[in-house]
Amino acid sequence: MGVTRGFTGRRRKGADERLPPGQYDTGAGWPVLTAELAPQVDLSTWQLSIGGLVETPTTWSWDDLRALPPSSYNGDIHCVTTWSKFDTTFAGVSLDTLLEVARPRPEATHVVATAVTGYTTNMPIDDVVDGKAWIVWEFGGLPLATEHGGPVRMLVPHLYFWKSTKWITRIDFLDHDEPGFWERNGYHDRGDPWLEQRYQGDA
Ligand SMILES: Nc1nc2c(c(=O)[nH]1)N[C@H]1C(S)=C(S)[C@@H](COP(=O)(O)O)O[C@H]1N2
Ligand SMILES: [Mo]
Repeated sequence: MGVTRGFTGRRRKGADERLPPGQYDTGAGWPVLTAELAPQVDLSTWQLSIGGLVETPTTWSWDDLRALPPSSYNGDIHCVTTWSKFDTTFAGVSLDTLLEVARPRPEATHVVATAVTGYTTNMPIDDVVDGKAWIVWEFGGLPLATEHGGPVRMLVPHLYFWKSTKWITRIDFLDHDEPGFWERNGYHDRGDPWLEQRYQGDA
């Protein structure tokens, strides 16, 4: 998390230390990476559901989500195609807030996040709890643009950005791992940028 520590006298990390191996700083730009056609999502009918191995399968409307305590992410994002973007600000709700309601069952080990388009990505539960994942609808204080997954996307910034599903609509809890779209097409199962887990077979 991008906590400002200037007043403690600690030096701000230099660009080199903030870049995971093999990444470059994309600067002010923000590349768009979309495998499918960007959908038009109507917020009056859009819903987010959490299901599968949870105690209370739950569906939230857009109004439901905005009534929850807000949470934001301030920090860097890293795409497997080697760009990183520093100091992003996303706002929405922490996934933890939703999981307090849905309550994953003890046998659940993995999640699959699904977009309205059918795009999917998988993650171990540990990667989406304890302040590591968000459902977001603002970037830099403005509504999230359609091409970047607006109105609502998932954000899991400590993993490569393909784990951050644009146009999110469901998250399912499973008792096994189930590769998503890019994972079936050769990308690494977990995708930790600091371990450079780009492709199947990487560490
Ligand atoms: N629904 C959906 N989500 C997606 C993708 C996609 O193709 N479809 N691409 C992923 C990849 S590979 C990346 S790097 C990021 C890109 O997000 P951006 O276009 O906002 O930069 O979204 C991820 N989420
Ligand atoms: Mo990506």
